[in-house]
Amino acid sequence: MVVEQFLEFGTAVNIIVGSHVWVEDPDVAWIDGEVKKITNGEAEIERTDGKKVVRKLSTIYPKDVEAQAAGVDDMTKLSYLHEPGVLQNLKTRYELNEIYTYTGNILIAINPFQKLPHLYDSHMMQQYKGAPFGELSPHVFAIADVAYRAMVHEGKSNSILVSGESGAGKTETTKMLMRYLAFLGGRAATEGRTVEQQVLGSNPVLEAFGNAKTVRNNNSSRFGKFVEIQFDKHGRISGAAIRTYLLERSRVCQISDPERNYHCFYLLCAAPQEEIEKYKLGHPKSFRYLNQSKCFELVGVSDAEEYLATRRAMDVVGISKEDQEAIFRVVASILHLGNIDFAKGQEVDSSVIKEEKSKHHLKTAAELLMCDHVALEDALCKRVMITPEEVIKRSLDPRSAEISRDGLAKTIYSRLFDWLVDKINVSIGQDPNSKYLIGVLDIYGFESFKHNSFEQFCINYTNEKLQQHFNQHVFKMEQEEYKREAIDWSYIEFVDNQDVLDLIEKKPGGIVALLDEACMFPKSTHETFSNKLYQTFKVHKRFVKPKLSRTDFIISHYAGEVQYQSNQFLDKNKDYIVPEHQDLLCASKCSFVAGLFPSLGEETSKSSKFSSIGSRFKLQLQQLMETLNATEPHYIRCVKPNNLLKPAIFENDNIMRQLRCGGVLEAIRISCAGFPTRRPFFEFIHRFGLLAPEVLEGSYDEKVACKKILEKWGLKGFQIGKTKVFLRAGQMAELDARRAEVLNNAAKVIQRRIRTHI
Ligand code: AOV
Ligand code: MG
Repeated sequence: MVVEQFLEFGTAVNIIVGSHVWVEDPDVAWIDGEVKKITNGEAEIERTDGKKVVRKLSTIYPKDVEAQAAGVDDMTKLSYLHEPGVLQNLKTRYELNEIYTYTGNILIAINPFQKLPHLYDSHMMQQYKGAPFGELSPHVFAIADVAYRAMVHEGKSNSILVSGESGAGKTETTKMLMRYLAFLGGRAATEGRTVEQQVLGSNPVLEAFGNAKTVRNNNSSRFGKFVEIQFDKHGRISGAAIRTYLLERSRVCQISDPERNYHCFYLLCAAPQEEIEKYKLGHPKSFRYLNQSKCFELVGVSDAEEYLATRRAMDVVGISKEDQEAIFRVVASILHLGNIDFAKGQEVDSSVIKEEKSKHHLKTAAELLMCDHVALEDALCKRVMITPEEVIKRSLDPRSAEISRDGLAKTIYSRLFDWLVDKINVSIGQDPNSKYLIGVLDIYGFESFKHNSFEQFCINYTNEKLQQHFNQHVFKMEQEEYKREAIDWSYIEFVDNQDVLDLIEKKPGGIVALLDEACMFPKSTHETFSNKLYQTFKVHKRFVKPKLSRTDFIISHYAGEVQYQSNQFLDKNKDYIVPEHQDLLCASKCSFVAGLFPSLGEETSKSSKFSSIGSRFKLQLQQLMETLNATEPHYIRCVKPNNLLKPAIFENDNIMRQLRCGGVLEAIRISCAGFPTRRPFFEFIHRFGLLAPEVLEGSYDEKVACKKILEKWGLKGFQIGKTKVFLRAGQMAELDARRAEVLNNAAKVIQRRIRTHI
């Protein structure tokens, strides 16, 4: 697949005996070697590990033997722009702790998995301030600086889009960006809380409630985030807005070993004794929502300290002490809710609270939520049925009561999270007179697991959207460079993923719309939903019905195929609060709790009209894209070098896959479709002048000389710009091969002369 993708780059030409090349290897992705023999389009290669292999010429790539030992800080400076070259460059740099590399304007950041404090200290910030882009080593600060300068000078909003898979370093990168922007746009320290302190303070609060340990990352964000930092006309931070996307609700009730639930639960269990007593808490292992996994602690993290730090951050963002008390009271109530067990009741299909212990937790939960414990029990175990004749209370069996309990816990938690986000926004304040803004996006990367459900579907949908934005932008940037150099670029094309987006979001008839339709039709099941998909997209290029399943479906995403299990799609798409739960909490004596469940009025609260999470998400994405489209974007691609989360391990295959999924290779491909290699005239002459020494006799015009050199060797399709030579993919290698021949012949001539002299 790798090879196919890059065949069109046409780099496999010009390989001769003696060429140094890259060959594909199943273990390390690419390995280098030397061509020993070429017959019938096949090359015999001796790899540097001593192994001899025979490969089709079209599958091997020339290696730049003149590559600098320390690598290059920008991929576009590579003489040969292809997969192995890109990988080798990143590896070389990573070994030197150079974790950042540019690909043109895109920053690639490889997670160091170790603290590099000097890299982010205030001295460093000072250095990057106002430094021309590209002058200093690649850095997140440089990207933030460019965005800030562009905003101030051009009066245009900018955005920085950070992407990458789980654990790649998006959130850490985002925090660095925000710190640097606060440094640039902050006011001199004054008394009280400044906007930038509040903006920075929002991070620990949101992380405590929205992050959790997963197998991929000990501090994984379980929500997407777009932070809009507003600036006044002097370029000073004047306000901010935080938008969040799709918090993972299921984690509140269900975790698998060795993951953890949201941090805040453990922090609270490690709170000072007084609070433990007040909330009747204990060790996390005594709560069902936490003890489904054996992991309670994080290496190197003290939950007790984090609890206090979270409290301090809550102070900074302006959450009052009373509200803080209510927040943690609600968190504690969720733990107690989870410990309520049900047993079969006396009537058929009914349930009761199991035993004394459960009753204690029920009472505690009710106390903490400040609602009546009998009403809570009823809300968990019974449903009100309204028939034309009468209103009856129907009992739920124990299994249904458990589902009811977990549903309540999830709803409370997600409302709490939304409240926090709203509160932080109100507290920081929006600047109505803001001139422009810098948006920072920290959003979940493309996901493809063994089991993929509705969450993965939404996440991958997001990534398709962002990928399209990225492609269009990269393409535009390329065109601008060509325009600047006044060269012809009319024939460059790039692959658009609009067809995948249509498949998902087209109205009517896209997957989201069909899912809503299924959710509204009472008799639908995931089988009928899947069948509808199979019928509708029978011939769609991006949609596949897997042979061995009757309900799964496959979407052929830009980053690869993903097989989705449809069985929970309908449930997960419904944002539905049980009216009994709503009534219970709306009537809480605690104004904070009641405020999380504002009364919806008789009509809507009793009707079972569902609200679609998929459609709402689609709308949110649309708004996000509109915001982004009104800004000048900058991209940071975070890469996770290994799955062990350890420093200094660089897994070739793993990294290659991420570069591909993150669109970095696509960006390179777009660039290869045009003129991937650019060299200033003088540099070009310096390297290839010996191919046409006659051109350089006497005084000469650099531009003309470059053209003559290229024409002499019969190259076609290249272009001469105003200051640079633009070469098609593979042409650099061809020139290098000629250069090697010329040098070789010259050496032979010298040897012959020496011999004849002797
Ligand atoms: P993510 O945001 O991309 O994952 P994080 O930003 O949480 O990933 O990074 C994961 C971990 O990698 C952090 O907790 C740090 O230990 C380490 N790390 C990342 N970047 C750096 C850096 N620049 N310097 C030092 N250590 C770093 V997820 O939120 O899971 O998709 O949903
Ligand atoms: Mg994160």
